[in-house]
Amino acid sequence: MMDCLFCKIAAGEIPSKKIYEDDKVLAFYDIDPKAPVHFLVIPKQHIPSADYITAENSAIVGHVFEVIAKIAAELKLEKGYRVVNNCGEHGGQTVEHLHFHILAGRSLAWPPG
Ligand code: D5M
Repeated sequence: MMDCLFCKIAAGEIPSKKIYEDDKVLAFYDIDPKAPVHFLVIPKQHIPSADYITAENSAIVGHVFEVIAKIAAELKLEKGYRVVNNCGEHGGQTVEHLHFHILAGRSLAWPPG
């Protein structure tokens, strides 16, 4: 999608601090970290939000979680982490390309604000 920031990052047109990449997903550090460790995992395919997950594309979500587990092991996040997906206006979504935040490195409050 031409005007999508994360499609441009996935295509390498906008630089990012990459952690992991394969043919289906990209993981990179968040530009505005909310925890000592804060990275995003995105599908390379343009899916606007969690509202657009269907039987046809939902396999990517399982793959995203496999990649999260792999990165968590590599970054030694033994104390745990939180995976967040913001969906839509009330969910706080600002970039309309499906992405999962991984936050770690401190104890996180619950519930979120
Ligand atoms: O989260 C969108 C997230 O995307 C937010 O935490 C900032 C991050 N962001 C925005 N631009 C960039 C670039 N260029 N690199 C890395 N991270 C970025 P949301 O859930 O939509 O609010």
